[in-house]
Amino acid sequence: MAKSFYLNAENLASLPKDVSVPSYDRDQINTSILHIGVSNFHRSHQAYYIHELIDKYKELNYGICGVDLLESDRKIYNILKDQDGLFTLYTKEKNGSHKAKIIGSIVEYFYGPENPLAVIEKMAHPDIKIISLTIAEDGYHLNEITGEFDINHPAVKEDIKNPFSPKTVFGYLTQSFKLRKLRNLPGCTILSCDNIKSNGDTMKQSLYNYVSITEPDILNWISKNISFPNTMVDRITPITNSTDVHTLKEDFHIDDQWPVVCESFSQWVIEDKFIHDRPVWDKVGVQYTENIVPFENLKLQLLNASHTILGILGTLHGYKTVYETANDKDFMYFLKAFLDVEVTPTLIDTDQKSIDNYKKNLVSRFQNPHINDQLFRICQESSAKVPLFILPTVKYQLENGMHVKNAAFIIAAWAKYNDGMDDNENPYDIVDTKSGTLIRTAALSIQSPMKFIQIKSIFEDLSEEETFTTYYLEALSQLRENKIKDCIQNWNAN
Ligand code: CS2
Repeated sequence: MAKSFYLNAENLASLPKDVSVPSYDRDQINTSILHIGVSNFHRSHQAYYIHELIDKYKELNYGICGVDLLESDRKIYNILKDQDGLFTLYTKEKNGSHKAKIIGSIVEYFYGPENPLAVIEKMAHPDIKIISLTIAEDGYHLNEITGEFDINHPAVKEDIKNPFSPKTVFGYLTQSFKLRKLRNLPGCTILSCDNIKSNGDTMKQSLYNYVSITEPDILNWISKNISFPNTMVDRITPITNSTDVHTLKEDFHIDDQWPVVCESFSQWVIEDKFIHDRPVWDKVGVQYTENIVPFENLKLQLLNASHTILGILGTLHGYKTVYETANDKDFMYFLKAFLDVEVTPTLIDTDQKSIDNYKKNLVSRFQNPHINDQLFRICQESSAKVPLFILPTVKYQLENGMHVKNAAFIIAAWAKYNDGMDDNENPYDIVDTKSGTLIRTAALSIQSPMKFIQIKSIFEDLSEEETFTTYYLEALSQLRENKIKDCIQNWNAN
């Protein structure tokens, strides 16, 4: 193998010509964004947009301070520290063209478990105008259906007991807002970048619930000084695997311990509700809007729902990637029927042409053979995803059209999925905060099929909807007796 260069600031100039490197002096950058949760997705999406802005327009006031709060984030924290905050964005197009771009927008980095007070101080710093978040769907502790914040979550309970060494984002933000108020400093914008409907409003509600229990005296200050725009974020970003690390070394001579692989497509839509001046991110393709609803509905109910479906059905069959599942005509026939008959009528704010284009583009993105997006990744935390991506369609249909046939099949397949064994008798892990309940209830549903949809914290009163349960029971009984592939073919035919 030809010589490769360890990725850090010093080696940037030595990288081969076909690697795009920052054209700006990173030492000149001022940090005004603090981002919590330096995930692969943050790196392929927000960090990328900011990099483009600094790179192309020399807008030096948008540097990012990355912050990780979880014990499980130690690895990425150490790697990025080692690499001076630099990482490779490894973009893979459908036609086989691969590009490597070194992203330089993360110029500072803090790790909560190591020094929580330093993180709180940084969050309270007046230069920080935006605190953005990718804390995943289950990080909000808000039940989408009941609208209740889970104040009994163990991490939340700990934060209430130990406010100066918090674990959750709510504990950290509360302390930093207290400092801003005490020091008479201006507020900031909280920018949620997670895949949940009305992510800004959800964040606001969770935070208000937390603050009203822990520090009610700052609620009024927060209401005047903090804003919570809703956003829609999109870029398919699989888990990086060792092959990616290896091919990056071979093809581009970059020795990056944790590059980020992604598709070339990317979209970011933000509600125009900033506390300070609106960032000039529109120069690099960010769309500002007064009404986020149509954008988020398209994204969550079409793309994320499709992912969840392919994840559950594909895993049961023994597939490992979205690509494999999206190239199976039986699975795609099923998915298409769900999207056309059940989801599309719910998208009342969008014209038919845009919906059709979105669906077409979606299938093409799923069928990119170079993005080995793992079904394992998609299926993680399904108990948070199903209520966000699938159940809103069911709810709408039960109130309006009654087309719930394929949705009921999906939920029945999810019950079967929680047995933890595919059709080739290969076991797989169920990675989910609610895995205990899911696995137990799935097992009980072998004898009593209704048990699974009686999990109220996920399905609320769905088990009382006869139109739905009739299909669900039929699907589950077929799935218990037959392989998923046969069941889908049969379901598609009837
Ligand atoms: C996926 C998303 O985790 C999931 O369920 O659907 O991570 C998806 O890949 C992104 O939202 C794409 O923008």
